[in-house]
Amino acid sequence: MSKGLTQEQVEALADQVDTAARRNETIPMLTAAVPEMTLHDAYRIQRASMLRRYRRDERLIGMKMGLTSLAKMRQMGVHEPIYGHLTSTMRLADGGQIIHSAHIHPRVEPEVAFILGHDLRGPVTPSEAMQAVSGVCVALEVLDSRYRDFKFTLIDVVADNASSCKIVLGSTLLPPATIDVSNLGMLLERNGRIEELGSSAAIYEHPARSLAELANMISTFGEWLHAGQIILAGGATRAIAVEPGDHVRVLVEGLGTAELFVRG
Ligand code: OOG
Ligand code: MG
Repeated sequence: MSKGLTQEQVEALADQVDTAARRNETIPMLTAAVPEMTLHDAYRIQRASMLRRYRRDERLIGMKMGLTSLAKMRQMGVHEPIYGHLTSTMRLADGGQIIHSAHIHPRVEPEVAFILGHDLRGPVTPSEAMQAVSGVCVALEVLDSRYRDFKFTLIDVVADNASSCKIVLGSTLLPPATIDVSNLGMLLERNGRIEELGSSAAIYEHPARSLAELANMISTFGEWLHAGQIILAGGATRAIAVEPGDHVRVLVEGLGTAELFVRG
């Protein structure tokens, strides 16, 4: 059995993805140079790249699930759910902006977010996971892959922190007991036109199932989710590329909106 990459290899690959993310430069897929890399190695690289961010005073504010919907799996050609880490510099205000030229090829997608009121340690069921949730809100995620043409394998996208870039949360935070998140209508609009239309049911069949899966996945690293963290359950539709001048908005039935302006 392969023992996986050495810590030196993991650190060198983490430097590559971290530098690419800081400079907004594309890099070739890591698996092209290191074909023996496993999924576990990719999560080690992701964690090592996060340590570089924490040393620059970014704080961990939550986590995200990705590729939890069929629409996203089909769009990206990757068919397993993945997770990534969210930090303080990724958070934008509702109605905030990004500068297009400060990113590589940004895309946006509609999401549902959970705010945790309690720690959540896997293994858990979806209904147990929901007991740790204190608030639910709409989210707009900005993705930006560090790989050329937004093309990657499962292992490469995990090493690149699941294409994480920015998040916008809607201003309405509802207690989970007051809203059933299983099948809420979701819209992604650009410049007032509907671009994508879906349902929260597309998110791993139920956003709570996605949350539970995240807790279960990180438990293999001996980790758990913490009270106060923001958890994105995954995009419900395809992600769309944005251009300078765009105004994008996500609407989730009963949860309100989250919006973003894209400047040149
Ligand atoms: C990977 C990240 C996927 C989601 O919600 O499905 C993701 C990507 O599509 O670049 O965030
Ligand atoms: Mg996402």
